Amino acid sequence: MTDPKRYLITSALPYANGPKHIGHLAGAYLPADIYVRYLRAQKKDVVYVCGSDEHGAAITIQAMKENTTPKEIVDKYHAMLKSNMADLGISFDIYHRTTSPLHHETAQEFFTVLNNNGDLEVKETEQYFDEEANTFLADRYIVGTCPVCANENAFGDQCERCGTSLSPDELINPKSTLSGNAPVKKTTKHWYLPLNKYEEFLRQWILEDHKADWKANVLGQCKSWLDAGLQPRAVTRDLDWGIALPEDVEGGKGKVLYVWFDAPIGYISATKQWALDKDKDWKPYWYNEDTKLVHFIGKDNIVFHAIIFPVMLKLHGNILPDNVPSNEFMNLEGDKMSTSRGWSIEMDDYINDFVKKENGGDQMVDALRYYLNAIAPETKDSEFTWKAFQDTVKGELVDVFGNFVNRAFVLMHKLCKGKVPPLHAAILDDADKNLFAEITHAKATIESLIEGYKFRDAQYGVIDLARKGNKYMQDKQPWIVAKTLDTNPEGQQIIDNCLHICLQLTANLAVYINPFLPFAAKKMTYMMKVVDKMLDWENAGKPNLLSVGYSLREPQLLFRKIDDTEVAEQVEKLKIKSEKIKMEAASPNPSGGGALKSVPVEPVTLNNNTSQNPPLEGREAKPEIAFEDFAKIELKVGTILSAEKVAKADKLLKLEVDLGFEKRIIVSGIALHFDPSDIVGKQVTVVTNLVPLKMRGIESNGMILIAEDADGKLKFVNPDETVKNGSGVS
Ligand code: B3M
Ligand code: ZN
Repeated sequence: MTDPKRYLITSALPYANGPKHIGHLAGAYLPADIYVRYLRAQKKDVVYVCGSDEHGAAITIQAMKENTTPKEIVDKYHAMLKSNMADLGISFDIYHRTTSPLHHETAQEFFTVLNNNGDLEVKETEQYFDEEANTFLADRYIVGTCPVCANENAFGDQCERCGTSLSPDELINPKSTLSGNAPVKKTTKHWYLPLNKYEEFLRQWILEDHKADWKANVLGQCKSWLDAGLQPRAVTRDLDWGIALPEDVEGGKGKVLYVWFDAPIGYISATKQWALDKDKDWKPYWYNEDTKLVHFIGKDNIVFHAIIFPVMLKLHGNILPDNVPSNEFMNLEGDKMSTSRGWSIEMDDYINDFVKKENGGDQMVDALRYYLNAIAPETKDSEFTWKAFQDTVKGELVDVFGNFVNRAFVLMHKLCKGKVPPLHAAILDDADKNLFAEITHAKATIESLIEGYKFRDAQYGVIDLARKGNKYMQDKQPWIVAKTLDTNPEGQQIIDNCLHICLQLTANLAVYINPFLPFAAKKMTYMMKVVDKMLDWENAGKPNLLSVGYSLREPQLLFRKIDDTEVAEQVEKLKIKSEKIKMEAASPNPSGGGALKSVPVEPVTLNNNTSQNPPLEGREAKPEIAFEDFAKIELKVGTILSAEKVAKADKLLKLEVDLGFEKRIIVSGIALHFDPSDIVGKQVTVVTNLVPLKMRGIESNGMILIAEDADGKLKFVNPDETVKNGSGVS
């Protein structure tokens, strides 16, 4: 779009169902923030909106898992996400929430317009119903075998292994995650968005009108959806958590809007709230054709933002997005990032470990922003490793950018009395002129990269400019020239020119780096004693940002190296976290209460004997193992010396076990089944050569063997007569 009057930028609304990891940050938030900071520096009229997505099964499932209400879940995680984003410099103009009354109203009004215009179809269909839980099942509450890749734990809306979007009807052997039972079909009435009617419009709008400016991954996904043929999509659900259908809708009682209908409308309600707070008019942002609307998202959200929401917007009379820049996924240390598997770096953890812990932790925000953008999965999946993070921060931020700025300041203080030296035009040489030219040329290059959503290359362009500055300084060697001043009449002028140019470059680097690393840019303005206005984009490329004779402050540390110990600690932490989750998932599920309380996050446990409905017949089929594999397990008999509950962990007991050769602390997930006082003195069988694991801060050195009978009762596995502690079991 040429010369838009205003910009409305959105980042996908994260589900308020738990902490979010740095892969999310790299996917939908950091790129949008870079873009927005760039637009703001250009003095554009730009509003950047986001907020928590607080409806849908993601929330209710988490509430069951934490044994609390959906409301408590969204309150807790909304607060966490809001503060995490702010700590990481994500500069939303508003971070709203979809449980707000304004959003409920806005979403209901949207539905009413479509419904009254006859744009929705009403159909009675048969849907899956869980008889034991007495409820219709949201797609996420149904798991079964994926018809595409045979993953046995595919969800009713998507297979997370192969990424295929599914409907529950397509699953083979569907099961309810609420009760573990096979669901039955029951008739219910729902409202549908007839996407099939808009195929032609979408084909033209996406594949023709935007074929040159949308990213290939987005166009590719849209094309395969369109080629497969679009189906009407239900926009209502039988659930008790969500936005109720407007009261005057006949037959709408007890039904709510589908979360993917209400969530994108969250962009509109957030804009409304922002306008209310700022006393502005929100309407031009959603109705005027000269607004540029851009949705930043992760790749699993493409269909919703490029196909479904645009159809909704068109029917409602709003403008359509100009672009939907979507990133691929970021992997972590050789595996897919996943919070539920513990294989992730949560934003909250990073902030606690690096940002809040140290003075000037902001530099670690910039370090993370830098590395995430340097490896942004713009065209294909990429990979975060702690080692590469350490190397990149050292190699590019510390050694190139930070080093250049620091040297320019130190030398200016040493050789030019702490002031910006004059420029002696008569003796400018090619190297001087070339560097001036580079400063100016960088502007157009960086602009076109940012405007083309190529933030990674744009950032590289800034570092490259600093690299050129370093090379220039290295070639000029003003510190050597300083030693020849007695015999070299032009010496001081050469030094002046070199440092004048280096300081003008430094000022430009602050302007250029500002969208990417706002904290470093801010620190640089402090060092240069200039106001924030100097960071305006119109200053980019100017050779005279600092006045001659102006005295500057001492340099400050912009970036620091990351120690080997920090890398090792983080890698270790990741392993322990994921092992712990694996162990918790594999430990008997001791809740035993109502079925609804024991829903796993990922219903992977439904197919083995750890669910609340264990298979009663036959043996659980695990693959055969070689005798050598069995022989690796060290089993010993021990006696429980003491047992106590672990604070804030209702399932865990801390046990001290006498193994004859030593006494050990073992943490076991059996607290809901055994009274600590009943088990002291009992003999148990212990796996004694497991890698120690920290649980709730306590190191557990072994695992107690437990038998679980068909009613879910737990019993120790022990010898039928007392044996000496430390006796082997084989
Ligand atoms: N909450 C899905 C997600 O977090 C969803 C995005 C909504 S954007 C309107 O991936
Ligand atoms: Zn699959």
